[in-house]
Amino acid sequence: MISPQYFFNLLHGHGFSFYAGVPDSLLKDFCAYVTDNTSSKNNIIAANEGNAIALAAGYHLATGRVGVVYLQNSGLGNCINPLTSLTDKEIYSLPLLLLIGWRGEAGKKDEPQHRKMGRITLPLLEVLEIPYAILPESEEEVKKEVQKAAEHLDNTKTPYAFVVREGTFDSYSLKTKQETHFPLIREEAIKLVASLLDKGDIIVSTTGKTSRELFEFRKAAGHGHHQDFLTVGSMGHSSSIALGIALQKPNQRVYCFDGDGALIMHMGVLSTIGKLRPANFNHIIFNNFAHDSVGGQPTAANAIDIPGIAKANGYKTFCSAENATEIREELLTIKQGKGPALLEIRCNKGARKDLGRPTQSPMENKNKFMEFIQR
Ligand SMILES: Cc1ncc(C[n+]2csc(CCOP(=O)(O)OP(=O)(O)O)c2C)c(N)n1
Repeated sequence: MISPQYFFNLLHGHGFSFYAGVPDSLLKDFCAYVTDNTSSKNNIIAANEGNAIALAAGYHLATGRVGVVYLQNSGLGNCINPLTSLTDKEIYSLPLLLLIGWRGEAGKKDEPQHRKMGRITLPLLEVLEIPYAILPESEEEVKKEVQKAAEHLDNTKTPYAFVVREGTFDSYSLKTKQETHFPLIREEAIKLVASLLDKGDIIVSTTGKTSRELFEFRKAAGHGHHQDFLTVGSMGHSSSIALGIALQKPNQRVYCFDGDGALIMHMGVLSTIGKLRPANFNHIIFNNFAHDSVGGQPTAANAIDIPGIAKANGYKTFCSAENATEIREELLTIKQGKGPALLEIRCNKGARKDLGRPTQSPMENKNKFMEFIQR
């Protein structure tokens, strides 16, 4: 294993002092070290991975230096456009160092949404013509690889990638913690909202622990899972899925259970929702101000006004709640009024250690869900 401090100092020694990215559970220890040892201007948690590539491009244009972009391999899809049309050697030729967490590596047990991207991560880098190395686990070897990467970046002025296997970094716990003090955590809020909805209502839930907690709630309540589409991957796209359903099923209420990180990742959809104004579309944001599912790194949620953004985009109802009484009241208002509606529930990060994962496959989930909504 590599110590986060060793790798950080090694990169620093080669002049890397700017970071941008979207957090990943495999990189969380290294990113925590970066957070504790880098100013917030030089470690930017971006809305999505494509933004992070462009931020590093801007950093290079301004300074001539090379930035590091960290991401989970699932975020490679968000990067393909700027990697092919901005940083590529045939366009502007802008160097950056990618640090990619390798979920779904062949032979390792992982969730269904990671399998395909795990299998195609290295071929994808090859197609993109981005040279890479799998980050070695011995510090001596890492030193050689970083030297090689630095030479490539210096000589060719094009991107280079390190692919990071599970367990590569030693653990490191973040010192600069951001705590909130709301009455509820996400799971308590999810249980409350789900228990207040009706049998005919549809839920589309976002990736990460939100879908896992909703699944566990249904199991414990004996409800069955047919009402819920659990978006296990595709971070930031649950609201678009919910919108697609709401437009076709105007007589059924559709609820999107979203996270603040996911909302921010593809916030552009709010303008589409506001423009189309489906009266049956309801957006519930479980705002714990963090990427809780991958380590609790902060999102930009504490700098923005989520109900205000909904209002500006044309939602008809927009409100915020923090405790059970407020959640009940606001949900009643939403049910009695016309959408699109957005309810922000401010809650603390954190989850149960024994939180399970859906025991239904994505395909089973889809089939039962389609049967339910087309009934
Ligand atoms: C495109 C993409 N980038 C990154 C990830 C890794 N990832 C999974 S869940 C998650 C955090 C989600 O944060 P938020 O929506 O705020 O929900 P929370 O986990 O805090 O409830 C991240 C970054 C991913 N699945 N897909």
